[in-house]
Amino acid sequence: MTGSVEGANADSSAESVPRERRAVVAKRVDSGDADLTEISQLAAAAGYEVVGELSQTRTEDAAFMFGEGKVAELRDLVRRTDAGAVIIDNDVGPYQTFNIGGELPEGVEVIDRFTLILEIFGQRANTRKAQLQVELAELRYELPRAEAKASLAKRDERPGFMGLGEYDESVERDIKRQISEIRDELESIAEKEEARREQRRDSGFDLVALAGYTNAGKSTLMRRLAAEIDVDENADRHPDLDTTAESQDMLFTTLGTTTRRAEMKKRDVLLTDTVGFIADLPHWLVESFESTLDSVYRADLVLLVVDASEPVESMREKLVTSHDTLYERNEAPVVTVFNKVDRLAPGELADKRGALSGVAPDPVAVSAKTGAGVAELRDRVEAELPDWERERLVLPVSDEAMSLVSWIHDHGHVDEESYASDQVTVDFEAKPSIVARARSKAAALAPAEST
Ligand SMILES: Nc1nc2c(ncn2[C@@H]2O[C@H](COP(=O)(O)OP(=O)(O)OP(=O)(O)O)[C@@H](O)[C@H]2O)c(=O)[nH]1
Ligand SMILES: [Mg+2]
Repeated sequence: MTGSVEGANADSSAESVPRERRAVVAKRVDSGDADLTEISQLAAAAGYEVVGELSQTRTEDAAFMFGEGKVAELRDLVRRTDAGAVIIDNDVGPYQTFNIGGELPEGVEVIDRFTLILEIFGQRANTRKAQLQVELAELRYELPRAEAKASLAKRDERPGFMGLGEYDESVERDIKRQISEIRDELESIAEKEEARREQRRDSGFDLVALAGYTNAGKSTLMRRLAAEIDVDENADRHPDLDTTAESQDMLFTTLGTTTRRAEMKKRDVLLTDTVGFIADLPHWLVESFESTLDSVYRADLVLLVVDASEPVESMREKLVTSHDTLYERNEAPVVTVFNKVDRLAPGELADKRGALSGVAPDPVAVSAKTGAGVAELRDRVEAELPDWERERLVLPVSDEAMSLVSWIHDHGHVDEESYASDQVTVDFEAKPSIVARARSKAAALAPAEST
């Protein structure tokens, strides 16, 4: 299909939405049918009303991205729908943007996929870190454009080349300087976060991260798994704790990271919810958000959440995108979670498991909404976390020993605690590092023995 479709609500809401928020979405594909679903969802997430759609199947036109006839069609559609923006789901070059803009009515903005995503992130960025990441991505988007303009202006000695305004090398230098300043600041934030993760591990917590495509249901699942009780007062508190992870049927609801304590049988788990993945992002955009993804890359276990109510092919694409994002840097084991199973017809789950066994081996099926399968997921998390060690310590009965026993209760799982005249025996399981610390604490106590 290469024709254009006009939005159904072109007239109905003309008064309520200002022109600059009314958008036509467009996409070109080399072959097959263009799917405008995701770009429309992104447009909605950025606050646009999609008033028209247009797509074309053909090879890329160097000057206009689309064929010239299609650009004329685009102009007509923009006029008819009184749109103030054209959002193009392709990697549109600076000159193509300029050329398309030249064909459109005065003042109509041409926005590509990355600029749109940056716009969403900019609106959602409410922490220093998120703001810095957005700024970094914007600067990295601008840099090659500034370089191109500077070198063209120099070569042609035409500073106002193609009406792009005056550019000299100082603009480029300035962007590079800002990039390096922001990088430094982000790096120091990342170091503090790493130190906090280590502190949490030392306190006996296992760190589990929720990852997955945007809108898969990560935040909903996070709330489902989270304990009613807050993270204990002794654990270091930080603003990322306890804040509610929002869910909305919208792409990129979550931008910053949220950490909450999960309700498990044995292990003390801290769950972190973070930004969703999305397809077709250029590396500089992914890199700008790298430190947000550190909580995923440096976790002890990753739960990769997939919306199982989508068609198999879409699930496959999203799994592949998620794997690409994860496997470059990820160090932790990954458990795939098929979410939203409440929306599946009987038999559908088994079919999808079979069809996707290559990309999603042995997934856990849950509904974050109804809670179905969540108990199994908890068991699976405990089974997949790195093994605990068993230890048995025999301690003298003293105040110091009693405080060690309570420390062991806090940091591990005590299977048995028994008292005999002047001795207490604790049988417990904990992370290897915790067992090692318990041993050395025990050795520091008066006449103690370990078996
Ligand atoms: N039917 C159904 N809907 C669900 C389920 N889990 C989540 N949803 C819905 O899916 C939408 C997205 O859920 P979120 O939890 O915000 O998804 P997310 O992965 O955190 O999304 P972003 O933060 O935007 O990347 C919301 O409308 C949820 O109510 C589920 O198990 N079943
Ligand atoms: Mg979320």
